[in-house]
Amino acid sequence: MPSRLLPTGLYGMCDDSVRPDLPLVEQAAGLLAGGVRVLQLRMKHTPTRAAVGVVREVLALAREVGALCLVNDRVDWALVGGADGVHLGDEDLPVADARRALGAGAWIGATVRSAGGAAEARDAGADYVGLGPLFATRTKSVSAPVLGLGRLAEEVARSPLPVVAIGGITLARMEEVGASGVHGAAVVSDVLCQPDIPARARLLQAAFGRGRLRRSVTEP
Ligand code: TZP
Ligand code: MG
Repeated sequence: MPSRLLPTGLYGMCDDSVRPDLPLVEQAAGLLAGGVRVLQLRMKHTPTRAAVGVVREVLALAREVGALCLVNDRVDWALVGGADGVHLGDEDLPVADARRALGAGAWIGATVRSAGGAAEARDAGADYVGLGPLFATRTKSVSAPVLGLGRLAEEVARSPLPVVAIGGITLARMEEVGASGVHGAAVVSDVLCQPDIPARARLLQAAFGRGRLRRSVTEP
């Protein structure tokens, strides 16, 4: 398991459902230009052969700036494309199997619903967890209830792994999210659906940083 920490702040996602009109490699280039240093490729509608090509291309871009490239759901695509790791949900390969397949150096994130889930993910070999939905979102239909900032802060305080919050996070809410103690914040539509993706990514990152700073001066 990597002992290093996942890049903090805005966790970028490239998504073929949210911006089917904008090639995933261009989405990635925009996010990286905006300072994003961890990217997840969420390819629900991309056939395997094309998806592996995207992984390779995005990885080359990420390498130029020292960013990480993770693949959503598909351990096989990550392995063949040489990605830095994967992000796994309940219906994907279990974390322990992914760890065996990808080895100790890979980054593995797991979607969980609580700090208890984060402890299980850690025991199985995950490096960080995705926790959500934080707010209501139209990007993905999720059966789990919305957490809200209060619950998020409680779960983060009890989580043994760094937490990346997800779901309905917008620029207007990013500072509060940064102040909750999360390690990162995954934003999909509020960055990908903007006319200037790099500019929006910078604003999101700055807002997260303000929240973190506020927390560091107000927390004992
Ligand atoms: N998992 C929980 S919510 C979500 C995922 C992948 C989508 C979040 O998208 P948005 O547009 O930032 O609300
Ligand atoms: Mg999944």
